[in-house]
Amino acid sequence: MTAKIITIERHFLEQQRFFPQASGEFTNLLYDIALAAKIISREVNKAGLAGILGLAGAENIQGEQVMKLDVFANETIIRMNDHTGRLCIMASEEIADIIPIPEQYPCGKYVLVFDPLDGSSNIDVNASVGTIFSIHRKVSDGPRGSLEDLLQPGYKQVAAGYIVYGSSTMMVYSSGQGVHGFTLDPTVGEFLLSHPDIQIPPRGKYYSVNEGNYHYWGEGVRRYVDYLKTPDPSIMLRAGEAIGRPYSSRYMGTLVADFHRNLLAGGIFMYPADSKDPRKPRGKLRLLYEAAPLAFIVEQAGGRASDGTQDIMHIQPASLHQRVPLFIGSREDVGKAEEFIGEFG
Ligand code: AHM
Ligand code: MG
Repeated sequence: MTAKIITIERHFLEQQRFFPQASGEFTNLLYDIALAAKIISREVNKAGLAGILGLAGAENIQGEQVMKLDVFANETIIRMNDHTGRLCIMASEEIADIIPIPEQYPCGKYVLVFDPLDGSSNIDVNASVGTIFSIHRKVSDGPRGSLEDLLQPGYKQVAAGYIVYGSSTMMVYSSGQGVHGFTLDPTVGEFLLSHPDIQIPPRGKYYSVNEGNYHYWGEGVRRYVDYLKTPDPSIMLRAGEAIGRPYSSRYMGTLVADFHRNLLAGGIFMYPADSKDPRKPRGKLRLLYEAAPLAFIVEQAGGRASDGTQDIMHIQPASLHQRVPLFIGSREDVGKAEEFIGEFG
């Protein structure tokens, strides 16, 4: 028997059948995001040729400055979504203020928040980068969207996902019915279902953190990382595989790529608060378009996301670009990190 080939479009349509009242608006919104991802992927794949062909971030042969890749990704997502009548408002890591839907276009019932090109410094060294998105429902009363629609806690998301532009391009998303991963077949330009129903192992073997910040962390985080590296002679066997300490360290410096590895293989990603930069007492990562969408995904896959003391999904945002410490991944690993932070601060 040959395996079924399921395109992302077919998958979205099949999911839509679970909701007989659905108008298709939501399905189309996801499809618009997938299309933007394909366009961004095409440019990311050409990035190394920038100096030669005059691509993003470089000067082209006419001597004109070509758009940088993160700006390109940002504009692509906005252009793909501002006129469709599906959204009432957007926000992006690249833009300080809210992104209203232009007056000439109809306003819809969804809200889109995104990080267009996460880990963009990795572009220069040909390493993986990503896009993260989060979708909410409009909750404000007015005819157009407002800040109130954007400042919603993570548990109110209706869908979230990310695209990782790695050795291949993958889109992983959840609309509350499990987590599904699609790999882009560049020869036909389609995302094909490659990872249905992703489940994160309850305990992992990897930890991902910028250990260069060790001396700026609180004592709880330092002790937790020391613990992960301390050999434990009582090796546990789970599904025939030995797991236990020491954990292996893996850190790309692209949240999406580090998260993706740990989602599939098990483990914990951390970006704790640190005292390195007094302007960033809450770590580096952003609640609305980095932590919350990945928290939605990880919970759907059976994992957890915490700021060290509470679930990311329950934090009420106070501002668009608010930062939050992040501990995310396998359930038991995140629980252990919280134990150390609870005890030692
Ligand atoms: P960016 O959105 O400006 O790219 O920053 C976010 C990135 C994450 O992808 C990554 O996990 C983190 O910054 C790495 O930071 P650091 O270099 O401090 O380890
Ligand atoms: Mg980012």
